[in-house]
Amino acid sequence: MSKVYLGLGTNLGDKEQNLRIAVQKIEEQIGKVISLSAFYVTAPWGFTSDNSFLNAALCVDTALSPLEVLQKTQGIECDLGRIHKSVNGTYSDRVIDIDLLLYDDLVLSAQSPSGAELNLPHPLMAKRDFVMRPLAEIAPDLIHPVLRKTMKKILSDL
Ligand code: PH2
Ligand code: MG
Ligand code: MG
Repeated sequence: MSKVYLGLGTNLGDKEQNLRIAVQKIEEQIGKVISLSAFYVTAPWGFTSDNSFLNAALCVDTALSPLEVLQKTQGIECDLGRIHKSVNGTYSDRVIDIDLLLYDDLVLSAQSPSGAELNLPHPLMAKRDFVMRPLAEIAPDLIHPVLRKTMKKILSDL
C-alpha cells in the first residue's frame, strides 16, 4: 500500500458540497482516506476571479499505481462536472480540481495513456500557500523528497 497526498480545490457552486463529494468518491475509488484537513477559504492564485476558493488536502492509502490514481482523480473531476482544464498555466474557475501532490517518496515524470502529464512531487506545491497550509496541517513532519524539508518548514518559508 502507498500513501498519496492529494490537494483539492473548488471555486464554483456549493464548494463545501463539492469537496465532500470528491472525498467520498476518492474513498470509494482510490482507497481509505486516513487524514483530511480543514477546508480553507483562499484567494485565487495565479489568475483573477470574483470567486474565492475552498481548498483542502487529504492522505489516502491506496493499492493503485500513480497513473491509476491520476486516472481515477480525472474521472472524479469529470463526474463532478469539471469541463475546462487549465492550458499552459492559464487557470480558470472550476467545480473541482484534484491534484496529486506526493506519492510515498516517489520522484517521477510520466505521461498517462490519455496524454496527461504526471509529475511527482507536484512541481508547484511548495510555492502555493493554498496547498501547503492544509498539507502542513495533516502532515507537518512529512519530508518533501526533493527539497528535503518538512511540510511545516516549506509553509513557514513561503
Ligand atoms: N488552483 C489553481 C490555480 N489557483 N488558487 C487557489 N486559491 N486555489 C486553488 O486550488 C488554485 C488556485 C490551479 O489548479
Ligand atoms: Mg490545481
Ligand atoms: Mg489539476
